[in-house]
Amino acid sequence: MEKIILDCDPGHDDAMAIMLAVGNPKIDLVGVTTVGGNQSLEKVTYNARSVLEMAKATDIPVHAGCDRPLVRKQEVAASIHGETGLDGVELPVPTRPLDSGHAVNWIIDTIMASEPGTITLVPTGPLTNIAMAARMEPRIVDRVKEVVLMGGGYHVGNWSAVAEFNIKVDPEAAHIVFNEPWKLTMVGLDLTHQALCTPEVQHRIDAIGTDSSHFASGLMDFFRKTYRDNQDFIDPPVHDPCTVAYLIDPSVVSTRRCPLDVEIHGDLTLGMTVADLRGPEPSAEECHTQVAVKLDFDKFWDLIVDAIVAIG
Ligand SMILES: [Ca+2]
Repeated sequence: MEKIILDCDPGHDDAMAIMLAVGNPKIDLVGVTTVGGNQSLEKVTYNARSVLEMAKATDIPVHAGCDRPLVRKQEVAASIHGETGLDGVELPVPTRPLDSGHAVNWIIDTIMASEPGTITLVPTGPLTNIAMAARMEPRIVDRVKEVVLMGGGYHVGNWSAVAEFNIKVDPEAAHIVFNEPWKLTMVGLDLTHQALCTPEVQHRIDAIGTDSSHFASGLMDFFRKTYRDNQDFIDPPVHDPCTVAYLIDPSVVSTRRCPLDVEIHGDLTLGMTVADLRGPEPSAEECHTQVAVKLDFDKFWDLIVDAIVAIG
């Protein structure tokens, strides 16, 4: 079992990541933390609770974190995720209150109370909470098993020519997280643009015929439309669950180790994740960061479908 903390900003693809984490037996979802990103903190926190309600996982703690980036003004992604952050579906009303306590405190307390090397951080939104946690309690960096994040890209951007949304909206937080010495895997756009929800895939989800499958399919309908209208995609790339899929089965996502850093000064390149892919691949001792390269499309969607079936 992989014990993970999913730090997210749901978000259509975050919702799919939550469902994959809940529905797969290899993942122990210790808790969900939220960060202002795709929409306001208040909206994404409601959405996280609502998705857990849909996934019949109301025992999983949810803690709200930072409502804005470390330095910059907040910028949300309403053009992709709508006004609620999860437009296109009816959201189940959460049946239990939000857990008290700030997400950053909860992340620190959970890692410090767990055996070293047992908790994996899975950020799928801006990296504000994770950066704050690393600054507030630096001992977590050695205790975390690894960080597997959705964000960035080594050859492609979506919020600028060279920057991806999660990194671009809080580049200083990303800079902190990428420069801590923990093992870090960047599941960036190069990888997630292979995770397309094709009509064939969506038919498989529809055919499950449960409330959660209709929910997932409704999310994909909206995501397809906004990606067509705003990002020139025919089928939407379902970014965030690629992180969870990698942790379930590393053969789903091939990786390459390389030095990684985040641009925080450039006028044109702010938030760019710079990967040094020159030369032979460095050893794990030489390099603590790696990028996700190639997705096994069939295995990935099998995992998603199986998780939705398991949720029922
Ligand atoms: Ca996200």
